[in-house]
Amino acid sequence: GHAGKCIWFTGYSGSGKSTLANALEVELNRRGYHTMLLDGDNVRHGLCKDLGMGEEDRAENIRRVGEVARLFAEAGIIVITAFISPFRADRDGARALFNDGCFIEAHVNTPLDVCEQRDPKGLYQKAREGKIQDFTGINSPYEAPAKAEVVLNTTSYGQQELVTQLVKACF
Ligand code: GGZ
Repeated sequence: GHAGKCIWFTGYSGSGKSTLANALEVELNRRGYHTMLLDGDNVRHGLCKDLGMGEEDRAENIRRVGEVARLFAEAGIIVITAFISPFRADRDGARALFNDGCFIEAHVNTPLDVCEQRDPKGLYQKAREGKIQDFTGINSPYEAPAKAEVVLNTTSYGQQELVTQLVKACF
């Protein structure tokens, strides 16, 4: 079968990571590929439920996700991950687990002010009110990738166009 790969989404909360990751998974499944989607919903409630949002816990969250992604990829599955993954060293640590060309970093580069205006879960407002500590972009840093394989501009392109860009970057 096909060699597994990891498509690693990174970007702010509310940037569109999960939406694009889901749309990419649907398209890859349509093309006959087996996929596994890892995101906060299925990881932070189970495998990583002991972890918070401080810098060390985020590093451990991303380390575990990277290791799980590697295991699935070794089984020939295309793994799609959708985590803020704000720290470059943590993303590079995940990248180092994969062969050259098998780790595709996909930066959803929606500007912070756009994410904050969308605020689909009201989290930015809570962070501004001081009700959430260490919120990425407000009082915790986001280190943008310098050399992502694909940069997704959600303010200029629609979902279908972005999925096309992703599929091109994957193969
Ligand atoms: C950022 C937070 C925080 C803080 C809770 N900072 O948009 P969401 O809601 O659904 O996704 C965000 C998710 C971030 O978890 P990750 O596992 O992706 O983070 S990391 O990669 O940095 O480990 C957000 C919600 O959890 N959330 N508190 N303080 N986002």
